[in-house]
Amino acid sequence: MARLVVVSNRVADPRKTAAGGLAVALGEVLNNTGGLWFGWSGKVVEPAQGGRPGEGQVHTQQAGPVKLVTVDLSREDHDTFYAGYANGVLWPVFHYRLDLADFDPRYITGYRRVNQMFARKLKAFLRDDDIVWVHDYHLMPLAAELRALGCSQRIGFFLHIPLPPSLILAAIPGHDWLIRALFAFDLVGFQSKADLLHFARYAEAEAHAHRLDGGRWRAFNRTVQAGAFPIGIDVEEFESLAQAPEGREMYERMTREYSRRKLLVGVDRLDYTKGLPNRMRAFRELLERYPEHRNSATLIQIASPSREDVVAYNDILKELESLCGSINGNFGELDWMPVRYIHRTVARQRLPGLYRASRVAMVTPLRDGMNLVAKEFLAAQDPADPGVLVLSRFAGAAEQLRDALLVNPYDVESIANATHLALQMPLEERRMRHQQLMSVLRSQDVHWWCDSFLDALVQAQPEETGTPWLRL
Ligand code: ADQ
Repeated sequence: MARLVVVSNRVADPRKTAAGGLAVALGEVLNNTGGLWFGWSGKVVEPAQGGRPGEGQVHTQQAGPVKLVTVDLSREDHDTFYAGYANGVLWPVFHYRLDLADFDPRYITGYRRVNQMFARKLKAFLRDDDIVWVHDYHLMPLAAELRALGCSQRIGFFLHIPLPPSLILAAIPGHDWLIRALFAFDLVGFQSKADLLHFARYAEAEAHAHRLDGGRWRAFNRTVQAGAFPIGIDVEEFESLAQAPEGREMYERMTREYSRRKLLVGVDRLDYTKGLPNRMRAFRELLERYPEHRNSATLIQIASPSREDVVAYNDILKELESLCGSINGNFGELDWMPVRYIHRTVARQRLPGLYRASRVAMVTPLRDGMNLVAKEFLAAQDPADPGVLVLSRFAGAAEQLRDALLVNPYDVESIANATHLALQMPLEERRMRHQQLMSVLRSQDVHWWCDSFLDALVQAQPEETGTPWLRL
């Protein structure tokens, strides 16, 4: 097989298991082909240290057979490309939050400048027969910039977050430029069929693309193939983490500590898309409506710090703290705290033990590309006595996990009712649902995801040679 080149905003050393399932899975494919992983180093260079927009020092490092190549960002590029356009425009709008978007025109200039710089720096490392796999919303114009420099390699793109419907997408100044850039890829992958449908509708109605057979669209002098490739987890790795010493120790501690209670769990990055305030309101509603859960149901909510330099993230932090405080104040007893809210990252090795000790997981994002926490919770359960997943119908995972208790995350009462059902669910029904859900997780795990995307990329019909890419 040709060499694989992975490009993503952040790069992880695939030898470190702390990197998590996705990094490990990509690392595995890279290891097999002796590949290259390219992205931002995480370092921001201030003007006083010589940081100039569109310029960044390149670092290379060998991690076993994988070459890691990273680039520094100047302060200006970080603030416009990363904090500004990627996380201040694309992240909110793609999660349907137009109200939180800041369309400052400097941001798109920075976004474009950094993608051009990445293309220039990456080109120096590329071989003619490389297969290039670009990840996520930070790098949507990367293939277009590479094509403009004369690169004709196979290039695929996977969007980890949702793609919104045309009318929302069209609110972004320059949306046509952004979607046009996707036509420079040979294959574009989405998390769900809903996202793919949004792409198809936009391409046909706004970009006047022609639909060809085999999931292909033609516009801007290019043909792109598009498909849904729902990302999975490494089920075996997660099952074995649950059995490893740290996982077991956590499980035993939690079951001992909460032997007289029923544990509910939520694990998220602290992000406004994850529906945390409504989850808390639903938990409060549960205690109000169903008093039998008082002095028993305990929600452990882990919300790891995330993008703290973005204002909207501070607002959500304050709202969450105040909701948790009022629930504990109103319902708590001397020997029972209804909510334990932890604003920290919990080590990956300990999460499976926490999941296994929990009767219910509350995964209620307002919108989510996939949501891997839902899948990890299921994989960590004891099949003989499994917990129940309460899942937002607006998480990409809901398309696959039909046997979870699906809820509308905006409807606090319906989440409370579903959580009550979950806490009461008889063993037989829990087992049956868990078995069905696990068969989906096993058949579409992270290895299936990698293989099916890369097979489709290799097989995507190549663009006729000599077709020029019309510069953006
Ligand atoms: P995220 O928005 O980060 O990812 P998610 O899929 O839920 O969301 O989590 C990714 C990983 O982070 C999981 O392995 C999870 O265990 C871990 N994680 C999350 N919160 C944590 C916490 N508090 N402590 C420790 N670990 C935590 C984006 C998209 C998702 C999509 C993924 C993968 O937003 O929709 O599922 O990429 O494509």
